[in-house]
Amino acid sequence: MEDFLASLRELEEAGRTAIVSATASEELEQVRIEFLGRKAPLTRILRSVGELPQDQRRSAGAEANRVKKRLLELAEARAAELSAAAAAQPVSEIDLTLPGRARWRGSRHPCTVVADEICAIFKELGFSRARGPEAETTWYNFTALNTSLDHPAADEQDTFYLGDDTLLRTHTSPVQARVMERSQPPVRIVVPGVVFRRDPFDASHAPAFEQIEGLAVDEGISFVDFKASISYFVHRFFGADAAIRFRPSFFPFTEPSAEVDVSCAICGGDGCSTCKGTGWLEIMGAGMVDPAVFENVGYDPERYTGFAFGMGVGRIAMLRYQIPDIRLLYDGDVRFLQQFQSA
Ligand code: 2NL
Repeated sequence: MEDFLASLRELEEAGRTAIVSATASEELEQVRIEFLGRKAPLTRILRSVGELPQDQRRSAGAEANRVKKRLLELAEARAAELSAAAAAQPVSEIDLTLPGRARWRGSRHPCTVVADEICAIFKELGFSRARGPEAETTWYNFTALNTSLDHPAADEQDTFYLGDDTLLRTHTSPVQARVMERSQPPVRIVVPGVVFRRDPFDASHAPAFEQIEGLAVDEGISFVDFKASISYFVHRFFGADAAIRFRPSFFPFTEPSAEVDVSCAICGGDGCSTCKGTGWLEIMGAGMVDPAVFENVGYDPERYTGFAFGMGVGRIAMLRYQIPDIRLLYDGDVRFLQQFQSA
């Protein structure tokens, strides 16, 4: 009996040490088999209780079961510790619990949004879209539009020449000249497109920018049609509350000519930094087509009259979205452009 109890206690201590020092679940499982499995010494001892003298069996059995129960509890507790530690460790370098990356979504550029909207408003008045080449001849870009080649706008300082007689267009007007040359009135077109000028790239100028010009030609088109059409556009685009002002101006291709202003929506016309204290924002140049232009494209200036206008799409986008610097429109910075995803 003394021997029996001594070997039990030895097994208890050896088992306890092995269990608490196991550092992984697999190792603990081996320890469990070694001390508590079918072939473990403790199992053999439990089976041999029956061979002891009758009066010792009861206390020997109780002691052996106590040791078995204690080792089982220790193993269970250690198993829980080890799996908790394993769960706290990342399984691999890839963290599968991270949220996914949102799919990259593109959207129209604010200039495209504004250009499409302007064209759509003029479509309501019967204007269709026209396009033409970005590389032009001096005839279509200047001469046909009643602008002599010694005009400041034609100067090398202001224009990108590709050769003696070819250049990057400085406005989209040459497209209107080409349309008039190949078709007869009535003409009602809007012409969106990129134009090029030797301007410094600063807060209010870009050397390449998008423009929209428009032209209406027919018999009997008057200054009233001109003002009414431009007013219709301004009220559709800027809202019914917008006030509108025509200021006398000069362009070689229109006579009379006007600069069109809209009341400043930011201060309501009281004057602020956006409108430089005037209460007005300039949005386009326009006028009645000069008869000399009709002459140059083969229209009878005695029979036909018309009006034309031109505006910078970027400038209009800046007014609509309160963009302080035109370069933001051309930087391609996604942090800026993303703000127009819903536009
Ligand atoms: C501006 C001013 C303007 C036109 C463009 C035009 C075209 C033909 C005949 C007559 Cl074919 N006029 N275009 C007329 C007046 C002004 O643009 O400030 N653009 C940004």
